[in-house]
Amino acid sequence: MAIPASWTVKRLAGALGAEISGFDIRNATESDINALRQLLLQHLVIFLPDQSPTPEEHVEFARNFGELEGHPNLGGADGLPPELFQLAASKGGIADEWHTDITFNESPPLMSVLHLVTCPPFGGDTMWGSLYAAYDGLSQPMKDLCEGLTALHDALPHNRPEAMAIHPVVRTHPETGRKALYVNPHFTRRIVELSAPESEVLLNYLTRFISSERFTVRYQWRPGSIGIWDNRCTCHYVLNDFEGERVIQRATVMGDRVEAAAPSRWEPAVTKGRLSAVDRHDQQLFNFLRDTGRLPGNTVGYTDLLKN
Ligand SMILES: O=C(O)CCC(=O)C(=O)O
Ligand SMILES: [Fe+2]
Repeated sequence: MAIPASWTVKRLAGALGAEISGFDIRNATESDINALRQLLLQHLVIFLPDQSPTPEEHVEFARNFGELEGHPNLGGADGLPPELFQLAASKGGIADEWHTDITFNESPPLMSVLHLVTCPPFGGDTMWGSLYAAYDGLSQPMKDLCEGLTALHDALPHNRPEAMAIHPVVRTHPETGRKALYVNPHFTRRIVELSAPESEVLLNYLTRFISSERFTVRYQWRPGSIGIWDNRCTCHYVLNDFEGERVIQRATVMGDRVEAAAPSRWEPAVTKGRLSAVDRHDQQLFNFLRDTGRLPGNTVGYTDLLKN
């Protein structure tokens, strides 16, 4: 599939990111969309400056990539189509912690199409990190360990700690076949197969490691720019360093299925036998495993402990 000759593709960093000019999203043909898909698989996040679509044009363009979904926890805004989700800094909408979108769902979004509607005069850049580069950057023993693990994610940052999912720590991208380190500090709460203190140490390390500078790109927005990212192999972070208003609108494409790079090699680390005081750290994991029918045999329950 050829990239149209009238487009200019400029790489922005070593790990990921490219800016594409010479294209208007209002006139996207099927072959343009295929070219964008190919560029997205190659660069993981792509930027289309100077677009300024109306909300309806934004939705129509994003629909070319698949079925859209509203945000499960956060509302849209008055007068916007339900497919668009809006974050306004004046209403506390600043995503300034590294994350991959909606990983507390069993099927997190496949990709997103963001429109930078109101741009502050300075600051408010967004950074993306390549989760492929993060996986590739681990030592072989750490890769081996991580491939045998799964992690519990929850929507605590959205005040919905009961929304949870377990995903592999290393996933395989369904289209490229590449491995990605699939944890983030915003939503990933616990490594299922490790004890609570072991999980804390490893997750602290991995969730910082994914945002190592060499795995990232930083984009300086102009009003009207569009950013499109592959949510299966990237994380992102907004710099909260601006003054005044900053508004983004985002269309989110559904349809991801999280494929493990390898099967989980160990049982969940929930208590067998006698309970002790430190087991309280396992309650969230225990409850989720119990409610989804995934507790290993002979696991001791917490309800009895809480009654005593
Ligand atoms: O405001 C941004 O640049 C990105 C916000 C964000 O995290 C998102 O839309 O998923
Ligand atoms: Fe996000």
